[in-house]
Amino acid sequence: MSSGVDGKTEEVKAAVRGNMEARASRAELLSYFRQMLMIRRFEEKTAEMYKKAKIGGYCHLNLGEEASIVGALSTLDSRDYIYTNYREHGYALARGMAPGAIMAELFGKEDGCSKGRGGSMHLFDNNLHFMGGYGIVGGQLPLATGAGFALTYKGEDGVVIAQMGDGATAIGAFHESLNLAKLWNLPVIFLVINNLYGMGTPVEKSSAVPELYRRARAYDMYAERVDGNDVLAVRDAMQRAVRLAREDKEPSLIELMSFRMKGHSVVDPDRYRTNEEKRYYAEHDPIQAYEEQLIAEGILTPEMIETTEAEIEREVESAVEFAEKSAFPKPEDLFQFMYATSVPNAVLEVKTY
Ligand SMILES: Cc1ncc(C[n+]2csc(CCOP(=O)(O)OP(=O)(O)O)c2C)c(N)n1
Repeated sequence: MSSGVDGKTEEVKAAVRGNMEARASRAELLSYFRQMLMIRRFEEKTAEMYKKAKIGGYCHLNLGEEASIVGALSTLDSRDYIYTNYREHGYALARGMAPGAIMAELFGKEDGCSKGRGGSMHLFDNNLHFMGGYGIVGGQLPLATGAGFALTYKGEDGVVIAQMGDGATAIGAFHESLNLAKLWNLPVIFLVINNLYGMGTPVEKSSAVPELYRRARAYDMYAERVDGNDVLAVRDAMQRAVRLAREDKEPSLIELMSFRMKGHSVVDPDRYRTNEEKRYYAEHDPIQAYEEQLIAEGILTPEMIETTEAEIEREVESAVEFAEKSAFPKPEDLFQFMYATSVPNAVLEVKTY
């Protein structure tokens, strides 16, 4: 288990956190709180729906990673693009995708953002430049790098986020992507969510260099390691990375130290972590900590929390209702909206010459 990010004492951290309004406007601070809570409640409901067999296939939740997601996406605008791994529901919400369209996708329904063909791992929304979740570990990285190249080629000033987990940094495509991004000065931010495990394998057992941000040095790339449980620290680091990408056309790597509160996927019994470790995560809940800071600085009141909770509960319930009411795709439409065309079986016969 990682003991801390930067070795700062609690007092120093508290002093840095003090006077939050000097770092972000009151409206921004409250909006981060709302977004984080929305992701939390949406994901809790997703787990419940999965257990009721409303959702099939694989399903990976963002519980515990809310501050990383909201802080990172808060720095983007509509010009920018996001590619993620399969643990992406929270990113889709933070990017502004309708909760109903996400839930309907999880249910495999026609009104889902990918018309029910994608499911949990393949959320997508072209209008929002949300280029989606990818199930192949690291598969999104060359695509994101290619998007960075396309932006440069067309002379546009968008920025691309290539989000991944710690496990993806051991994949060959990670190194190829970093190399090309630096070589060609592409506006790509490689965003590593280090939640300390790739499925059940701790980072220390899979990486010779467990401080993953150091991998960027091999490509002479700017890198930072940041406390991913601190939404403002994430935002600050991402602002630096966005400036580098947009203005200087420099790629960067940001490693966010985070954790997941549950197992790898909804069905993972999470036996590889001790109860003590799980208790540590529960006690360091990023939303709880942020809520306490906001209250201490007089920005949030218990009444405001109650109102926000009630609003979010209604939004999540109506997302479920929307998903329930939506129809399943018709079997005859199986090959609709796919790159692959429906190939008659006869054509698949192997021809020998
Ligand atoms: C190329 C490839 N190898 C293996 C897998 C199986 N697999 C799915 S998720 C996963 C762990 C990845 O962990 P990490 O990159 O840290 O992401 P996290 O789940 O923590 O978000 C593995 C090995 C896969 N999907 N793709």
